[in-house]
Parts: sequence; C-alpha cells; structure tokens
Amino acid sequence: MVAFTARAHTNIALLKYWGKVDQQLIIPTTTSISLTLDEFYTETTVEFDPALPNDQITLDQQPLKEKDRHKISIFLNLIRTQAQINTFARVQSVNHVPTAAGLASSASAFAALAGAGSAAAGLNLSQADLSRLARQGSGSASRSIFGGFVQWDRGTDHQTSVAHPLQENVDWPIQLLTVIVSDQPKKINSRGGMQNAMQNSPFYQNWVERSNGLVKPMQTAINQHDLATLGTIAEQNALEMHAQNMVANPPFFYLTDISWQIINLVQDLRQSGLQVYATMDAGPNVKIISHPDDTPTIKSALFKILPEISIQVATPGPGLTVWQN
Ligand code: 2P0
Repeated sequence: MVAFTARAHTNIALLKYWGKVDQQLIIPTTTSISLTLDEFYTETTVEFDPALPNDQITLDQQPLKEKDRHKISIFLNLIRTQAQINTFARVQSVNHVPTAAGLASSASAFAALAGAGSAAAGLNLSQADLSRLARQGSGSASRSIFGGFVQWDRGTDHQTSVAHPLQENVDWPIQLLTVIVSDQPKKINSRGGMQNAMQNSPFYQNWVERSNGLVKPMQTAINQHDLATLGTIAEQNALEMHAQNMVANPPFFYLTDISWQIINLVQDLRQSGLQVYATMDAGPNVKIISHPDDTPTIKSALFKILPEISIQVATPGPGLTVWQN
C-alpha cells in the first residue's frame, strides 16, 4: 500500500485540559484553548504492508519500547477498524521537538499519526474527524490538527468532543518563550496527574466551573488581539490547575523552586510595565507569553537571576499537513 507522511506541530494550552470524564474516549472535563507553535513538530510516515508480522514503529530511528509500541498499535487499531483492514503498519516518526525543551510531544505525535495513518489506510477524513481520532491517542493532540488559536470543545461524546480553529492565521504579535528548567522526564505523567487531581482535589469541581467560565473571555481576548487579557487569563488558569495538584491526596508538584523564581520574575517585569504572563504544564518549565519586541528585556532579566538557563522562542504555527511519499 502507499506510504503517507504527516507533519503536526505542538501546542501550548492557554486554558488547560486537566481531567477526563471518559478515560477510553478521552472526553475532558473542560473546554481548552491553545496556541499551535511553529518551531516544534513531529513528522510521521505510515505504510500498511501485508507482509509485516506486526506493527514496526521507530521514533527518531530507534525502535519503541514495548509499552509505547502497544499504545501506538492500539491507536492504529482504531484506524484499521475504520478502514476495515487488518494489515500491520510500518511507522517512522521523527520529533523536531527538542527533548530538552520539555514541550509536550504527545500532541504533535498523535496528530501526525492520525494524519499519516488515516491517509495510508485509504481513509479520507475531514479535519474534525482527524481531531476526534487524534483525541483518542492523547487529548491535547485533538488541538494540534489546527494552526493558530484552537478550541477543543469538551463535548459529551465522541462526536461532540472535537477541536476547531478560533484564529488560524495569527497576524498579530504574540510569542511564547519557553524557559527550560529541566530536561528530565517528569515523575508524574499527565495522565496519572490529572486523574489524581480530579479524584482527590477538594476544589476540582470549582476549577472545572471556573475554567469553563474563562472560555468566552479568552475567545474575546483572542478576537481583540488583547495580549494583556489573554495573558492574565492564561496565567490565572495555569496557577489554578497547579493548585489542584498541590491539594490532591497525595499532593504533587510539577513546579520547582526555579520555576517559582521565574514566575516571580514575570510578576516583577509586569509590575515594571511589561506585558508578560506565565503558563506552566505538567512539568517545571515556564512558558512566558509575551510581545516579540520584549524578548531582549525578558532574556536579560532571566539571565541576571539564572545565568545558565536555556530559552526557546516559539511563534504561532500551522495545522496538520499530509502528503503522499
Ligand atoms: C493541556 N496538558 O491542555 C494540558 C495542560 C498538560 C497540562 O494536555 O492523557 O498528554 O494523553 O490525554 O494530552 C497533557 O496531557 O494527556 C496535557 P492524555 P495529554 O495541554
């Protein structure tokens, strides 16, 4: 059969997804909003081949570990069922997400796999159907089908839990500076962390209501190119997500003392008049939402307190592209 390749970019949530109503289908408790990033992406080639005795999967030219291979095969089963085929696939994936950046690669990985896998199986899926498919691999992947600002509606079932673009071409100045605090694999993965917060934080339901209440204000900020409001809402939502983890049982923390130093610096810079806002995901790295013109000021302030720190600049990026090899 014919091989197809797909490229999908990572995204960073401005309103977070942090909990599932349905573990199997990955239906979230909240509607989330993200920005797809230009600099970081995954490219994946898939070919179904009747001669293969099992799925053969490599990431960056290395065979995958059994656990990860199993996860990909289960995802390929979704495609095989839909395409009514039972052949195994050769999957070659290359991550252009620097491991040191600690940026989520599961979003770009499953979005690219959905794109290349479905095309290689002969399916001609709409972007919405690709988002529904990618969601079942990893929730945040549903958003990486689209470029720019993207909203994943929590929905109530497989059909309604789907992402759509809010603003595909972002023609106003906004960027994310990722400050790399650690390149070590996280101790608590997102899947386990969000489950613990959901089941054990006494304030979880309140977080869900507050987060869903921020969807409209965030949409308005995006429509109005209002960096200050967008950043304020994103920072508040991120801190509230981390607060759920701190009060879970057992409590757990993704943020380290260095993360807090950076968050404090962001607040100080804001006091001095800069439009800078922090957002943090399931790890210690801090992403600074800012205006590109302020990069030199932010960098020099960061280097003053953390001379060794590494910083990656990321700008708004495109949605999924798929091509035949
Ligand atoms: C997000 N994160 O909205 C949130 C904020 C991390 C913190 O989506 O279990 O890898 O595979 O659906 O998508 C990371 O979680 O989790 C994530 P699964 P996923 O970006």
